[in-house]
Amino acid sequence: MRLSRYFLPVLRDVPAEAQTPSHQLMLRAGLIRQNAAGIYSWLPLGKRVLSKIEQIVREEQERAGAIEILMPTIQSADLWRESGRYDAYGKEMLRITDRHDRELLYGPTNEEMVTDIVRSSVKSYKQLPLNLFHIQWKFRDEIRPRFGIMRGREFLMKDAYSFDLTSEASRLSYYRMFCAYLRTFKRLGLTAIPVRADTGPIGGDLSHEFIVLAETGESAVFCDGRLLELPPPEGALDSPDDLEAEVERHTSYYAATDEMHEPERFTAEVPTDHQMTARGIEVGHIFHFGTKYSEPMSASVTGPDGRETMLQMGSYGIGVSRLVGAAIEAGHDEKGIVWPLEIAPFQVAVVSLRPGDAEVETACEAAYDQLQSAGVDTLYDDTGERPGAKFATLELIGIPVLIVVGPKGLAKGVVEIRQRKTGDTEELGLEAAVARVRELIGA
Ligand code: 5CA
Repeated sequence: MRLSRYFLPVLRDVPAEAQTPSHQLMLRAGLIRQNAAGIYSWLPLGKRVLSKIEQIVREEQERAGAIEILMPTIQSADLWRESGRYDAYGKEMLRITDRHDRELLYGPTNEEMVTDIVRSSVKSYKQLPLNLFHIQWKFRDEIRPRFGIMRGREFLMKDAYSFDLTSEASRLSYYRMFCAYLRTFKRLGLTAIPVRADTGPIGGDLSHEFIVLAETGESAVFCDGRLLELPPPEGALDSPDDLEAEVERHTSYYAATDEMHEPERFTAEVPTDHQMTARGIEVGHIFHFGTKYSEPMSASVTGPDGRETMLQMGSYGIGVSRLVGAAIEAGHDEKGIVWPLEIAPFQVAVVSLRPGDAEVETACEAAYDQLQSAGVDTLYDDTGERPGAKFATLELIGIPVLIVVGPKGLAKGVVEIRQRKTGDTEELGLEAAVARVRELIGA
């Protein structure tokens, strides 16, 4: 992408309404624009990050055996009356009436709708297990939308729903998602810890939240610091024993948010030098609730014994749009955003220090072409801005690696490589620099 033809509306000043680093930086770096309280447009740079996160989430869901569908944002109130949640959900649900006076709602989650889909076409235990997911916008009329997209009213969620014949099989589906979540957050370049959680309006007997540690997080977290060092689960995760062992490994250390914290257990179980008290952002939440929805909605299959058996269910959410903010809370400095490589909007920027200079232009074009053909997301800063302003913008938007091309360097036969995270610089010939950049970003 040539920056001269791109749409990157960066702001020089910190917007007064934004209190947290991620909210400030998302506005300043031109990732989002607020349209109404808790409702945002995603500008080109923000959209790129959102799509990258979405794609990693999708790949890890599919790897764990979940199948993608897409359900609508608008749902019928009747379905929610069947489960009893239409009245129970309260003011957070945005209720809509159509021209025929039919009651609709903008979905805050999809347990009812997916249960309706499954009950109409799954009749036999032979069609199980089944796990369906979608990545779709949700609406919750939060009383206090805040911190930008972190607690929005409209937000993008990945939600998956598992269906099994028995409670034991359903628990394994839950474990498989638990492991998939650890892999997902790791691939996103984030450390997320699983903590036991309250089930709230979704319900059920077993639930974990996944928390990214950050000073500005909404929840207080108490945990054993060794949890942060554990590598994510590996392998196919097909056998029940492997799944149980992985979940056991990641839940054996103490970890709780303030809602579930037991101070006495914490001090008794965790050696003093491993006791960690921090703040965190909930980026995922998984639930195991058995027949809570299948029972009232009559979602059953014929079991191997010929008897009608209610489906055992779980649901599994990831805050896809919230993850953009969480990544920034976990990675920024005084100059701006420091993206994990995997989700950076562009991995590399080629920076021309003298646009219009034939030699500089030729070198920039060559580097840009080679990186693009190698499949590297590259931004080419071909604008006429001063070098200082260029670097300030590229640091603000957090491009991980720059190739800086100027007449002085070219006279010596070199260009400069700059790394955003470490500030490290190297000078190399153009060909060697492109090869080195590809090595740095693993392309
Ligand atoms: N049906 C279940 C799982 S599919 C569910 O809705 N779970 S949830 O309420 O915990 O939401 C899942 C994830 O969505 C949360 O972990 C959080 O990361 C994200 N999320 C929830 N509310 C908001 C919000 N107002 N703004 C941004 N993200 C949100």
